[in-house]
Amino acid sequence: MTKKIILSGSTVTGNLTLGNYIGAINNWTKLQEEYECLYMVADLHALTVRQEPKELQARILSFYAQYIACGLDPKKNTLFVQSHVPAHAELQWILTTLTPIGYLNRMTQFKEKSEKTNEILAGLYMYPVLMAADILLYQANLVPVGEDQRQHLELSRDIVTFFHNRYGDTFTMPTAYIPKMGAKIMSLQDPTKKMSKSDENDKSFISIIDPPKSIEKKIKSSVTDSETVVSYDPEKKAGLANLLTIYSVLTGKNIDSIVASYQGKMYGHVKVDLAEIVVETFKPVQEKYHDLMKNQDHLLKLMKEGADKANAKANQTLTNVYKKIGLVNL
Ligand code: AQP
Repeated sequence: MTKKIILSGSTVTGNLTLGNYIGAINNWTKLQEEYECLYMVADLHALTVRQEPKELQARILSFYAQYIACGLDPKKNTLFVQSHVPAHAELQWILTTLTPIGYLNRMTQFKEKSEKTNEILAGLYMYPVLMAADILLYQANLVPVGEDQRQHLELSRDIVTFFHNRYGDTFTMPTAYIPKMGAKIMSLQDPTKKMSKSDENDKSFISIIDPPKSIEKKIKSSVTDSETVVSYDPEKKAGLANLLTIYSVLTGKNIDSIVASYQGKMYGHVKVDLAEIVVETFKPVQEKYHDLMKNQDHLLKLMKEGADKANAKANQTLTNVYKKIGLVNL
């Protein structure tokens, strides 16, 4: 039986965070056993905000190493960098010619992000069409998405319908994959906001390659309320609830049993233990990461192999698209 195809990726806007790890990468490592998975380092998407070229280049390599260090196997999956597959940008152009601007105007993420800047770039506006191209090129059946990306996936589905109505069946209709385990991890400094790698306050997130001392510091200085009794209450004790959620996901223990084990103890005890858990979780990841970064030639070789696999598949779809819309393939 042919395996279903999964495509996902993360934008190279910082280092991967504990939020990305729990909400995405940790689940991706499980999916690789069951599905044909393509995981992309989304560098073209990162260009929707200003990037310093040298930093971006270093981050792309580092991200690729972080994927592998977290357990994504380059032999089992197609691990690739988005810009190494020109078909993403090419298909995006075709898809923009089918996407009514009214649909793009409705995208809430564009509205939110453009409110925070004086310089609203066309690339940010077109971002959801590039995301549609990412998915459709590989005929992905399933796309693991967080709540924030759901609307973009709906747009991808609309674009498939527009294309099919005009040119006939060409793409697989993608559906959202909702992981069984996963959680939205909140900022350590403002637990009403999600933890984000591009947050200006670097105390608000833990990066998976943060040194142990820094992880400890960030957890110890995380914002909680002024009460003392340890209980799980996401409304009234959002900061503590976030710490307990991280604790639960990383240890596999349920929240009630964790809460019970801290009766008569202070929040500080939870923080000390959680810091140790996070440090221990990332210890093997960091060891592998530093090993990979020592041999960049090997890393580039893996990237090239991933790009070759991705290009083969993407070009097949693009050639078919060009034929369907009446372009001349040579
Ligand atoms: N805090 C989070 N909790 C759970 N899951 C999260 N994800 C991101 N943050 C959390 C999931 O990680 C995957 C990759 O996301 P992305 O890097 O492409 O973009 P994002 O969701 O916008 O992540 P960030 O860290 O917030 O990036 P910036 O700061 O650049 O906007 C997705 O599956 C996402 O749900």
